[in-house]
Amino acid sequence: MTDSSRLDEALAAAPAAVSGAATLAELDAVEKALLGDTSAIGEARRSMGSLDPADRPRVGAQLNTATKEIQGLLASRLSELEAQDEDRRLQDERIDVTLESITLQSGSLHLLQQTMNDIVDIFVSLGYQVATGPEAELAWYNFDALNTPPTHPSRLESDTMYLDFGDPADEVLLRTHTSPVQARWMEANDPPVYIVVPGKTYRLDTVDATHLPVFHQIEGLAVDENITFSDLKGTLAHWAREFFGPKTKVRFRPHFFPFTEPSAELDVSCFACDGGEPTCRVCKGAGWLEMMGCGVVDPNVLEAVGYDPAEVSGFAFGMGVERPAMVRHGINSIRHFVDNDLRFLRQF
Ligand code: 2NM
Repeated sequence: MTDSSRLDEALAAAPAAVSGAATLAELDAVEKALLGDTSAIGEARRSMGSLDPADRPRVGAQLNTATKEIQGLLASRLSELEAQDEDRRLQDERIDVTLESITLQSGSLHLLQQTMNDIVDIFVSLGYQVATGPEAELAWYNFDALNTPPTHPSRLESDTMYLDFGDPADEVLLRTHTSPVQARWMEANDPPVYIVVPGKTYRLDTVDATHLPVFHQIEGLAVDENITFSDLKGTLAHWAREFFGPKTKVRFRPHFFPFTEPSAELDVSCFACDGGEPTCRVCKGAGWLEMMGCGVVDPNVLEAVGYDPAEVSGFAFGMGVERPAMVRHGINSIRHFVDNDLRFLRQF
């Protein structure tokens, strides 16, 4: 049964109900109450089927008019509420663009890390790979594999920090150089080898202006067919000119290392005075700066890692990182690197 007075009533109440909805959720509820299945209109729609066919067009038209009218009311309230919502959000999320912003200070790499990167990059551009390894190391890789006999003074407790004593085979220590990484690399990889090994190294040194018990090294190793001392000279001279400038000269002084034969120390001409200033503050008038040790890898080392010295040969070198960083930047004490004083660190 269609009760047109119920419809009229619903229609009459609709404007107040719609404008009374204060939120989008309330408007949803009002829409359900006015047009939903249980509303007067909903019920009327459902009972259309049971009407006398002659009444249907008239009642149908009434229903459509009422529905359209209510839908119109809902739509205009909807856009009012949406506009209100928008206004409130604009208000709530307002930003005062005149407020001073918080500037986040960006950090930078430690000077020693920058120096290591600079040195390593020169070798990487020659095709070398970067290798790393453990800082707590077996005495075998730190000494024995590198042709360093059990009686060598560097193995004394006064020079090397031991973590675990035992037979030479299972002694554990803090590596005194990064060379054990080269030994491990050769053991695990066939030649050719072209690697550089940057990292922390440990020696029982008393702290002074030029010594720390923890310092950094970069070592390098090339093993291939027919590698000679000439390859070493050309490679390291190239490194020196890239690092200190194209006018840099190099000289090699004979030296001794257990793992290389022949061995040498490499000096570079002073980048500050070019070797010509008796009062130079960088080289103290010497004209040269000691940079690294180097040499042709001893056949005993190649054999210890399973290479055949009759088939391949190699050269190796090792340098500290702290000293080149200090001479390059005029730093007078190695302690600045570990004091964590931002006034120092921020300069680089
Ligand atoms: C140096 C000086 C000379 C060196 C030797 C090796 C290896 F693994 F091939 F035996 N690595 N590093 C070496 C040679 C290191 O440092 C002053």
